[in-house]
Amino acid sequence: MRGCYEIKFNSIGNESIGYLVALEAKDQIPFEIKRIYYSHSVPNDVVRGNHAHKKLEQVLICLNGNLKIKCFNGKEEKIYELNSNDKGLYMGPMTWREIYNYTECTVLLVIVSEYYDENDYIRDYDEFLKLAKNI
Ligand code: T46
Repeated sequence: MRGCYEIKFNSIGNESIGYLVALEAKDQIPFEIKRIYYSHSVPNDVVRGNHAHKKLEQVLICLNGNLKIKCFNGKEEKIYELNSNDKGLYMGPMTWREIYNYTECTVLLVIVSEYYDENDYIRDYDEFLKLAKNI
């Protein structure tokens, strides 16, 4: 769907020595990286996200466990499952997201194009729908 796509990473190594995944800005990560954060220990019945961003782009990688992400760009909706640490989900601006189905061991790493700025958030769904109409 417009604004979201999966990225497959190259795992270097093999079963006997283990694996390494290397990510570089402007290569596997399609922007300059300004911030990294991760979430963990999210109870299974919690839905995080419930917002969109005006400008920031990010790549989400589930390092351990799994989760689901429902993305909506104002027109199309798609549910992605992140269950492997050699896969990322690119999410562009103006994507409403709901993140859920965390397992006990889920660790979600997020690589971001902007520094943290609460003014970049759209937390009101009706406001998101109005703004998304004009894209
Ligand atoms: C997304 C999902 C996967 C900071 O102080 N710095 C930060 O870099 C971030 C991301 C958050 N915060 C503070 C702001 C809030 O007081 O941490 C609290 C929770 O943040 P937020 O509501 O952004 O958390 P999530 O897990 O609902 O959403 C975040 C991202 O915002 C979102 O874009 O895709 O993680």
